Amino acid sequence: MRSTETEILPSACPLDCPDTCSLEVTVTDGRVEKLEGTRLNPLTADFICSKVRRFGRHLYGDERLRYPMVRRGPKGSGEFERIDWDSALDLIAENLRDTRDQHGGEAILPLCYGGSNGYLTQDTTDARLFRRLESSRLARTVCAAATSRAVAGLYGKMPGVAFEDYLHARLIVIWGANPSAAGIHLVPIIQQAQKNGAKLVVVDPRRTPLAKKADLHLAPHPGTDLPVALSLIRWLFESGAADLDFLAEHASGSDELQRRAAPWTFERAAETSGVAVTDLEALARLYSATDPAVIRCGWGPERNRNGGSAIAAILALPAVAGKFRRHGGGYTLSNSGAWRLNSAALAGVDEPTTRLVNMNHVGEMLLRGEPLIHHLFVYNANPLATLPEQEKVRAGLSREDLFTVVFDQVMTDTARYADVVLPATTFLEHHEMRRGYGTFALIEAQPVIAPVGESKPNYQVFSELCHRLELAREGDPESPQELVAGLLAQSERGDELRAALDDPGIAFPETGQTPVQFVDLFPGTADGKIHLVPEALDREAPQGLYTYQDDPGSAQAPLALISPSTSRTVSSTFGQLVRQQVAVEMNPIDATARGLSSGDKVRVFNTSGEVECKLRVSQDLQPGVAMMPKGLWSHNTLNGATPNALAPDTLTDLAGGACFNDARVEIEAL
Ligand SMILES: Nc1nc2c(c(=O)[nH]1)N[C@H]1C(S)=C(S)[C@@H](COP(=O)(O)OP(=O)(O)OC[C@H]3O[C@@H](n4cnc5c(=O)[nH]c(N)nc54)[C@H](O)[C@@H]3O)O[C@H]1N2
Ligand SMILES: Nc1nc2c(c(=O)[nH]1)N[C@H]1C(S)=C(S)[C@@H](COP(=O)(O)OP(=O)(O)OC[C@H]3O[C@@H](n4cnc5c(=O)[nH]c(N)nc54)[C@H](O)[C@@H]3O)O[C@H]1N2
Ligand code: SF4
Ligand SMILES: [Mo]
Repeated sequence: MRSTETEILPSACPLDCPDTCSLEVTVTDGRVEKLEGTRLNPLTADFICSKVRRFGRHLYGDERLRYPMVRRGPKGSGEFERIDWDSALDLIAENLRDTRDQHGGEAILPLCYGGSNGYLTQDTTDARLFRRLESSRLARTVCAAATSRAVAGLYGKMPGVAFEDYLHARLIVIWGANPSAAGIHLVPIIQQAQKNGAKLVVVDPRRTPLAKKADLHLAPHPGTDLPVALSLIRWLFESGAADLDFLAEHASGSDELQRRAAPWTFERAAETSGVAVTDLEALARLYSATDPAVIRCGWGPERNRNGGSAIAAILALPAVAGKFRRHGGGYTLSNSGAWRLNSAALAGVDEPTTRLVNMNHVGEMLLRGEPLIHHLFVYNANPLATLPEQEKVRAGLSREDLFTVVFDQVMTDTARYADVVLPATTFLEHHEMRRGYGTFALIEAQPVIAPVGESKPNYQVFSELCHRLELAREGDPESPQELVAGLLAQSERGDELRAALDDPGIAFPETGQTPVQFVDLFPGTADGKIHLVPEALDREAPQGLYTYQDDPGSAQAPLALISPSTSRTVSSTFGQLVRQQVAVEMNPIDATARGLSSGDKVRVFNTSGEVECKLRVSQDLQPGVAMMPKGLWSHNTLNGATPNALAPDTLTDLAGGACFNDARVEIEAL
């Protein structure tokens, strides 16, 4: 009998998650047997989520793409025939060339979001190809657009409090975040802090697992965080609790912020948000009186018309209350600003000034864009499952005169509409370098197994296309080693980072693992100050920064439908493995008013679309709020439409971000 060979190899998880776990992969005879966490990244603390523990099902499952294919049936049917890589790439290169020659480069749209991609598999050789083709550009706005703009405007992307430092906090405010699903390593830290005596406050329209353990839970109606935060700011100023010395030294615009917050009494904020006056006041007093106090701001508050202003107001709180300058004091949103490495700088050509397509408008642009898109190249994204106005996206993808390439690891809902499907490697089969956006860690990981089937890494496929189209140039970095070297060369600490990535295998920014805001970290704004009412943002917001826009609900569509993360998928990634039907959830009062009960088949609808599914009645939601998770696939509902069919393609007040949680719907028995 042949002897088996087992190896244990290091890796790191690049998925769209703040934690960037360090991993140990058990490989037997070239096959992945087991994935576990290690302590290399101290945040991982030996445990990882169940999604990645069971990554083998994604790697080797039936839906895994193993070779290139061309369409043989109608679009959407998922009928394909295997072809070889050379033929597939020839076909794609020919269509790219023809599209550019006949319709201009802007008729080509690369569609990627790349939240689950590290430095090597997005914005490297792909950026090179599409820039040199002078294709349309994509504004990646489905996530973090409004938050990024707000943090950049107020704090010049200053990173925040390390999760490890939450242990020092005496008050933890979880504002529109759900670490129990979306970044699990913060949860035991919060639990330990609570044991040490810290208070926990959750601001979320839903009773999340942490809300159930909190000392105080504020449940604002979706989209009303702005009035809530402004009422706290108002109280801090009015009651003399604002840290005027800190503001004078480190901030500009505090008088103007005070003026804009002035109309938001607790009474008025309560009326708008549905939060009780007593709860608003309790939070204001607790926040003002407790040190250190930290706000973990998530992405829930950004996904609506007021998103940018809401995030700005939430992040202004620690400045007004003077909460910085101590371990466990300040805010955390995304810590990605800690690393300033730029993959796209390796493209070898500046970004052209071609048309910029807002990702939220892809459906509309596929149907009516001028110039019309004739070549759509989808990679690192599953737009049919994740973009708003799903029915428009579906209609766009169904266009017979559109040539669509989908390059993915599995047969996604989007891939069923492709003309050519290309199989991609996963992070266990290619080289990757990833920085966390919660943890400050940077980790590089080599492949631990050979590619499954004929799958290939992005950096290789886009290089091959560059060569086929005669767009490659002498000296272009192409191999992962060249790309990593090019990236590290952008840092003054390049050699030091290289050495740390080799041994022990992880690197941290110069400010270390647990930097303190206003001790180690300072605003990256031009004058190094906090700008509480940044001019550029004030100009950009349709009615000026901090102006509340009313609820978009109507008599026909009165219920706010939110679509938060679940622990079973990362956005839509792993959705092929979740075969169950998924229910829409609503409060008993709303259900009773409609004569509905748990288990009923219902129609969730508005003018954009309709989802048919089961109902679950839940006390965890406030009256007026319904919930269905993000990242669903067509097999998760009765009619194949998901909450994205109900999400509008309207934009946040800042940065053209997604307003998924502005979906307003009615629900009735089917
Ligand atoms: N398991 C898992 N992990 C993930 C992801 C995943 O899909 N699954 N996604 C990853 C990605 S792409 C991201 S961006 C992050 C997101 O990380 P988080 O922001 O922590 O997670 P979300 O589920 O998007 O939303 C957080 C909470 O916001 C609440 N919420 C909705 N609307 C509002 C509102 O108007 N105001 C307030 N205050 N709260 C509101 C929701 O009920 C939810 O509990 O997580 C990442 N991690
Ligand atoms: N209703 C609703 N929808 C939402 C949201 C919401 O709140 N509500 N939130 C949004 C958020 S936060 C986000 S971040 C977006 C994310 O939306 P998407 O960017 O579409 O993210 P995923 O669904 O994770 O899809 C990523 C795809 O890339 C593939 N992939 C991963 N790595 C590679 C690689 O190396 N090469 C190639 N070629 N493919 C790869 C994966 O298999 C997967 O199919 O969704 C948004 N959609
Ligand atoms: S998804 Fe997050 S928690 Fe799960 S292994 Fe990856 S980094 Fe860790
Ligand atoms: Mo996201």
